[in-house]
Amino acid sequence: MTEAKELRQLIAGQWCTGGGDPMRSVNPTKPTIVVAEGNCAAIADVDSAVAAAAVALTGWARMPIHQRGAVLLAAAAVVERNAPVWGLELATEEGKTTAEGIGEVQRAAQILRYYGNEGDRQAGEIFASPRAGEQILVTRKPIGVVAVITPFNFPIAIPAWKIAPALVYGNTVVWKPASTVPLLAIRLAEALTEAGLPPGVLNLVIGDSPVGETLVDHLDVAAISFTGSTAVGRRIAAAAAARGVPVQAEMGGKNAAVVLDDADIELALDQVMLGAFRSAGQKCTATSRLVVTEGIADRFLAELADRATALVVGDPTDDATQMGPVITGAAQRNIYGGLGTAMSQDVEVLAGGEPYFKGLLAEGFFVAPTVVELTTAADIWSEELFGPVLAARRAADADEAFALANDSEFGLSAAVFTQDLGRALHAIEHIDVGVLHINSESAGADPHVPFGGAKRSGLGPKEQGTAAREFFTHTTTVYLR
Ligand code: UN1
Repeated sequence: MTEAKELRQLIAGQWCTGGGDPMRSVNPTKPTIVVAEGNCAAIADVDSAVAAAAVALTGWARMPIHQRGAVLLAAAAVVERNAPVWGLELATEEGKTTAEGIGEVQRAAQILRYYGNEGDRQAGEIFASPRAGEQILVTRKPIGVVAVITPFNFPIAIPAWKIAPALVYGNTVVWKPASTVPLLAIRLAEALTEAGLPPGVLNLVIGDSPVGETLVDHLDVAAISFTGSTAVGRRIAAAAAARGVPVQAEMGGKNAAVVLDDADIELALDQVMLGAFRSAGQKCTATSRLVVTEGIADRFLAELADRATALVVGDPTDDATQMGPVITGAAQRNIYGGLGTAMSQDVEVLAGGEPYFKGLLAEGFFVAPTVVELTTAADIWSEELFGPVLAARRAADADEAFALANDSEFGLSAAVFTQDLGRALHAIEHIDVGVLHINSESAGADPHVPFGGAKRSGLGPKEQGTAAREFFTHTTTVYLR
């Protein structure tokens, strides 16, 4: 990719130049390279987008669900066809490896296809009535104009898993993606328009927080689905509560991998490496804490540190690269700031920890794959750094290990490595998370099953699978006599 792509807004079916300030996305590997360039949406553009979504609502909601689904299925085909090109663009704009980028684009297609087939599934429920000659039906209706606000780290998959269910259940959408990844947002919107989505059903407004705030406070927005930082998610939830509209917010994680003495060590090493360092650790489901039991701790931590040190860090579009940069200079500084605090709190660095001083790795927003060991609690144990940093602790036994895994205000995901069925069952019962992996890494999600966190990781109904319907529809209980 050499030339910067044009950054445009999609409002009422028209691709247009935003009325706001100039904006651009850059390649985090080589930040002097501009990936997409144009203007942000102005506040007036957000108003127009919401108005267009409101106008489109009745027609779209009344269309048979199979017809709405057909648009998503056609969009899935467009996304899939473009996966090699868009995956490379994703790697260039976001910084994950091309293989991960292509995988993510294919996953977006899979999600569109899952919801594209929603018309073939159960649409409601029927109950018996205590009164003769009556049945009670529970039917589903769209909520209205939905605001979708998405993060940088999955620039096409997360938008797909919010927008696809929103649309198939008959809502219309105004979408604000993270301003660091506008190109991939434009690609998903292009796929849906090419697939025949009627004008106004999906509107794309690209910009910084004023765009998001206008959307969140807009009186015609009936629900908000958000994924991103805990601080922003809580602000959005407070604003939505003040207006009385529902929110679905996926926020922080500080996910633990627990490796017990009886684990398959090779498998655990492979999976912990993937969980901690894929996408440079920038997943809310990434493994950022590790708990190892004493019997294997020395060996496991030594081997893990060797693997982290040997990880190939570089340009994510090179085939040999295993880890690319983080998204921005601010993110990079924040991660190194967290590491600085850790060092002042007696944390031992086992791998990484130091900035890069020369070449591409110093030019781009790179952070060395880092493993630290703690003997007591330190900030790095509880604060989400959203980067390639793993904080490890030792536990005497499985009970202590599970207690340490639970020692977080968050509860998004966890991974437990054991070959003992009894311990696996114990983990299922005692580890308080929304997503639990036994013998696989802490990240990952499938379109047909619920995704989301326990404790402070999320608010509102979960995402994906049938859970998405809880958020994107409301029920009408019909007494039919
Ligand atoms: C995954 O683990 O593959 O923002 C998906 C995030 C999560 C999605 C994780 N909402 O990282």
